[in-house]
Amino acid sequence: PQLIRLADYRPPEFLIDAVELCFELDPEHTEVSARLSIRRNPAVGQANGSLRLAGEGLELLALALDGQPLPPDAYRLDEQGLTLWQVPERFRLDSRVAIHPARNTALEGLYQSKDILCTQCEAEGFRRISFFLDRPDVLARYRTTLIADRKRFPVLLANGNPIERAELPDGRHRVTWEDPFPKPCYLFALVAGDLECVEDRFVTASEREVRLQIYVEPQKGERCAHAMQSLKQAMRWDEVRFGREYDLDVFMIVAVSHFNMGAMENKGLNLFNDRYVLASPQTATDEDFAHIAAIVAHEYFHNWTGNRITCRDWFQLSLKEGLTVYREQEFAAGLFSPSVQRIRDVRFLRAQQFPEDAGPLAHPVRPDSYLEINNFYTATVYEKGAELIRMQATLLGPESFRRGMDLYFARHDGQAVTIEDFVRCMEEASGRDLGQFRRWYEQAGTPELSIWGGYDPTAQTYTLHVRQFIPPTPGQLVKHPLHLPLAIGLLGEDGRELPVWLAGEPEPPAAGTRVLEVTESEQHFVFVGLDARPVPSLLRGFSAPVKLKDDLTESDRLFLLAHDPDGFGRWEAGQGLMQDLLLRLVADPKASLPAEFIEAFRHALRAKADPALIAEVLTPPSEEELGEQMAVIDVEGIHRAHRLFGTELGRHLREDWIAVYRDNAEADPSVLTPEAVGRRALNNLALAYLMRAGNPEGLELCRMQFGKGRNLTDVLAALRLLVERGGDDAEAALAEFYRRWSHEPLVIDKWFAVQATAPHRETLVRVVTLLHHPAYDPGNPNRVRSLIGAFAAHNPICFHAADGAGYCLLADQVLQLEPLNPQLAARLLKPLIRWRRFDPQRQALMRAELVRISKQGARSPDVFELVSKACS
Ligand code: BAL
Ligand code: ZN
Repeated sequence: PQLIRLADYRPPEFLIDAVELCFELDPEHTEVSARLSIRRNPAVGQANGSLRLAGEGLELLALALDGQPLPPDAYRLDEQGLTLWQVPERFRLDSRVAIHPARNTALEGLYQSKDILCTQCEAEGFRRISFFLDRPDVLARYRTTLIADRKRFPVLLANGNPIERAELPDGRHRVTWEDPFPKPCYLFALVAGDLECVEDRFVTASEREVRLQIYVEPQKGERCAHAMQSLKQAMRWDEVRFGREYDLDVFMIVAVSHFNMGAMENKGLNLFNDRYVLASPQTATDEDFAHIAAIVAHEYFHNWTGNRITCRDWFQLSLKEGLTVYREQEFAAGLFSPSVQRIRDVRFLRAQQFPEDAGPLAHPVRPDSYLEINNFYTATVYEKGAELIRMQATLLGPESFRRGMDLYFARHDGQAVTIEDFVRCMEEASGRDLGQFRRWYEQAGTPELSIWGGYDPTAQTYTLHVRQFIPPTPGQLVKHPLHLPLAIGLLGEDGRELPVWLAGEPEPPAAGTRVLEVTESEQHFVFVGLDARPVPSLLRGFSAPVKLKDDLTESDRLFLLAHDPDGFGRWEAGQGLMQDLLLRLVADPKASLPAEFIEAFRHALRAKADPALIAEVLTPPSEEELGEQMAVIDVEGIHRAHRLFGTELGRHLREDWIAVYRDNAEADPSVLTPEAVGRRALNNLALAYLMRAGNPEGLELCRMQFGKGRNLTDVLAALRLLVERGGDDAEAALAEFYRRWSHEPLVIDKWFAVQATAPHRETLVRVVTLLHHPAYDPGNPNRVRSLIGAFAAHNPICFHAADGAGYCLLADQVLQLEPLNPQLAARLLKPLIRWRRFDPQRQALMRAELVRISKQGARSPDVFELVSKACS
C-alpha cells in the first residue's frame, strides 16, 4: 500500500459541480448510473489533461463523455480506478457500473444488512459505488434516483428532500431525492428496505417545521422514543448553545444491524448501528441509554461541524471529530451531572487514548501520514481532539470561544477547511496568540506534568513548581513545550476555597478556581496572602489531557476526597488513593487497607450527594489503568490486587453496602431520570462489593435481582456477578437469560460479552465454544465485538494467559475476519499491538502472533499498517 502524506496535499485538478445518480437496486446485482458535471479547477494550473477517478470493485458497463461513448483506448481501468487520458475543460461524464451488495462483507460502499440495502461511504466507500473524485474537498450537489422492487423495498431514502415518486409497471417503484447543499461524497447515503417509520416534528428557532423520522426494522418502532427525544434535545441545544439551526425539511435516522462504526452523519440521513437507536428498559442498560443520547446528538451536531463545514483532507479528521465529540460531551454534561460526565470522559481518555499515545500507534491529533485512513478513527483524533477544543475554550473563556465558533461558522460555511482555519478563527475572535498551542495538534504523546508545592510561613506564600515533559513517540523524538491551561483551587484547613492570588497582583480575586497558563518546560507560580499551607486542588475538571504527578500526601488526598467542592476533584482524589493502594497491593499482597482509608470511603458512601457521583468515587481505576502506571504490566499481580481490594472494601463496609442496597432497591425499574439511573449504579456497585466479599446475603440479593428481570441494567449487573462467581448459579442464569432473550440480538450480544469477560481459567475454552454457537455470526460486527472484542480488550487476565492461548485465539480470528471485513479485523487486533509493555515471555508470544498475522494475512492496508507499525 501507498503512504499518503499531509505534505503532499494538492488541491483537486478537477471539480464536480453536480451529480445525478440512478440506482437500480437489487442485492445480487445493482446498476449505478452516474452523470457528473466536471470542470477543471481554475485555482490549479494546467496539468497533463488526464483525469483520474477512484473506483474499486466496479464492473464498468458503459462510459460516455458529453454523450459520446468512449472507445477503450480513451481510458485505462485498473484495480483502484479509471484514468481518462484527455478531457476538455468542462464536460459531462456518464458512467454505468454493476455492483453486488449481497457479496459486500466489508460493509463499505453499498451493502446488505438483513433485508435492507444501505451505504457507508466515510472515509472512502463511495469509490465502491461509482467512479468519482473520492476526496472530501470535492463538493457537489446530488440528485439521486432509487429504483427497486416495491414489495421488498417499500422505503427508498437518500440525502435531502424527496422530489418525485412513481410506480413502475414492472412492480418496481422510483423515488428521486435532491440535496440542495453541496457535499463531499463521503456524506452520500441511500437506504432501501421494508422499514417502520416513527415520526415526530421539531420547530426551529426561526419557526421552520422539520419532520423527524426514525426508520427501524418492523415491530421495533416502540423502542425509538429515547432516540427521538434525544434528537429533539440535541436540536434545541445546538440552537441555544451555538446558534445552529437545522437546514433541511426532513431529518432521518435509519437503524441497521450490520455497521462497522457507531453511526454515520450522512447529510439529512444518518445511518446508525441499531444498538445506538433501539432501547427500552427491558432491552437496554442505563449505559446504553446514555450512549444513544450522546451518539444521536453527535451525529446531529455533525450537520454543522462536519457537513456544512467539512474537512479539506483526511488529515484534518479531528477538525470535525474532535470538535463534534467536544460538543457531544458538553451536551451530555447537561443531561445528567457535569461532574459525572467529565469523570466518564476522563476514564475513557485514560483507558483508551493514553495507552494509544504511549504505544507504536501513537500519532498526532493531526496525523502526518497514513496507509489506511480507516485506521485513524482513533481515540487520539476523537477524544484527545475534543480535549484540544476544550482547552481552547478554557483558555479563551466562554464568550471569546463562542465568538470564535460564530466566526468559524460564518467564514467557512460551505467549505472544506483545515484545523489551521479553525484555530485562526479562535485567534481572531479572541485576540489571543495560539501559536504555541498549535503544537498540540502536531506532537503525539501524553505530556507528563510534575507539580510540587512549597509553603513559606514567613512570607505567607505558597509556590507551585510545574515541569512538563512530553515523551518521545515513533518518528518524533524531540518535543517542544506545550501551552496548557492548568485550573487549580486552594483549600484552607476547614475546606473553604481560598482566593488564588498571584504575587504582583494588587487585589485578591474571588475565592475559587483559577486557570493558570503553563507555557515553559519549567515554571513556577507564587500565591500570596496565605496564613497557613493550603491544600491545592490541581488540574480541576482535568483542564488538560496530561498525566499529573504531584507531591500530595495521602492525608492531602483524604482531605480533598472529603472537602473538595469540585465533584470531579473529590473523585480524582479518591482515584489517587485507590491507585496508590492498589499498586502497593500489587507489590505486596499482604499490604492492608489503612483504617483512615476505609473510614474516608465510608464517609464518601454515606455523603448526601448525587448517587451516580458516589458510585464513581467508589469505583477503583480499572486493571488496564493500573497497568498503565507500571513499567512492566504485571497482569496477574494487578488482577489479584483488584480482587483483594474489592473483597476487603466489601468486607469492611459490609453494613453500609447492605444499607445502600436496601435504600435504593425500590427504585422504579422503568424510570430513567438521572436520580433513578444514579441509584441503580450505586446499588449495583454495592451488590458487586458484597458479592466480591463472598457475602451470603449479597448472593441472595443477586439471585433475587436477576430473577426480578424488569430492568436490563439490574438483570445484567446480577448476571455478570453470578457469572464472575461461577458454579451452578451462573450456568442456570446464563441459560435462563438466553432463553428469555434469544429473539433480541442486541441483548444476546451482552450474553456473549458477559461470558467473554468472565475472569475464569475456562473462559478461553468457553469463547472457542461460543464461536460455534448458532447465534454467533462473524458477519455481524456487533456480535464479533461482543465475543472476540470483549475477550481481547476487556478480560486482561484471560487474554494475557501465560501460555499465549488468548493471543493465538485473537490472531486466528483476525486472520479469518480480515478477508471478510478488514476494518473490523484491524480494530480487533489492537490489544496485541502493545506487546512491549509486558514481560519478556508475553512479549515473545504476542510478537509471534503478530508475525504470524503478517505472514499469513495482512493483505489489507488496514491490518498491514497496524501489524507493520507494531513490529517495527
Ligand atoms: N464520521 C464517522 C462517525 C462519526 O464520528 O460520527
Ligand atoms: Zn463523528
